[in-house]
Amino acid sequence: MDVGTVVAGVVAREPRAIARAISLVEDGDDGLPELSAGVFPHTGAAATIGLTGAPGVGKSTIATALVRIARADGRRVAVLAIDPTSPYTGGALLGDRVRMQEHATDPDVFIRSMATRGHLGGMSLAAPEAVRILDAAGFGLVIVETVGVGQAEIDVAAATDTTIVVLAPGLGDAIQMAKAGILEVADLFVVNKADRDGAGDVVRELRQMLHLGAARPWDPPVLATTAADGNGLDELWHEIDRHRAWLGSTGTLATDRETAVIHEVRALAAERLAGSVQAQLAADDALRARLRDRELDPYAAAEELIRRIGRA
Ligand SMILES: Nc1nc2c(ncn2[C@@H]2O[C@H](COP(=O)(O)OP(=O)(O)OP(=O)(O)O)[C@@H](O)[C@H]2O)c(=O)[nH]1
Ligand SMILES: [Mg+2]
Repeated sequence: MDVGTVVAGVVAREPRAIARAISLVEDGDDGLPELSAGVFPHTGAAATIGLTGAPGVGKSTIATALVRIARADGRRVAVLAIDPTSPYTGGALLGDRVRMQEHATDPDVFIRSMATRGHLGGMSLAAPEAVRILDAAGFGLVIVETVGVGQAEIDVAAATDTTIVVLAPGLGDAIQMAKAGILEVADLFVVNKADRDGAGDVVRELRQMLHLGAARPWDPPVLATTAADGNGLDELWHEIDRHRAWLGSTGTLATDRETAVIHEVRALAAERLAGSVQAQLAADDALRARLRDRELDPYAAAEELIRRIGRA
């Protein structure tokens, strides 16, 4: 399948083409610029949700429940499960696929795991492109699940409009999250496994921490859910809707998306430049010899490389 065919297939909502397009992103394929150019005009309509949190808190169970609610509402949904820290998709994500099997035969649901095999920019650059592919493929709702609460998850959070941070009693505490800077990027907090002891304490601890922080235009709600039996999921859906409405009515959706795409362009350009500098340095034995013999200083060498790249 050439890239032009993939683009046409994505826009025509063909599952095979969509899967192929995401693989191209995963692999950092040479056809990515063409793919991006083809799908970009078809993007912008999807509502995108990020689900992040420590392993085992119930993200996939929540995602599955949200898919169910969205389908009952007649919406097409895609779920992208990402492990930003691992180059390979692991057993946990395989488990997700099994758990999400109730949606496996629904043509209006697309479920896919994704790893960063070859994309040079890592998941922070692969994720937004994958989300745009799903957007272009007509999924009105795109849910991105990431495992963990580190910088990689914060970067991936920029690819979605509404970021939901999931906690559970005994799994990844709120203080650790505050340190990781996740409190700042969360639009909604979910304390899942509310059927377990200690859930109320986690809710209280979170609310306290949020009160300590600076006042923000959007006050992130803290919800308790028992995703395993569906408790609290309708409320979560309602809060997601409320956040989306707020994003739209305040103009925040547009400014957030602009900030994210500018950040992405800067990272893409920096990645390309770094590659060119690396290649120039590797190819220029004479320049390296002049550096070694102290005939050329590092500032002058850097200046020379940038001039050459500018001319290329
Ligand atoms: N007791 C209880 N168990 C739950 C609840 N929600 C999910 N679980 C269980 O917790 C386990 C982990 O759920 P997942 O949805 O796979 O969690 P996850 O956050 O996606 O996990 P990873 O993808 O591995 O990080 C499963 O065995 C679920 O059945 C809940 O509300 N209460
Ligand atoms: Mg999961």
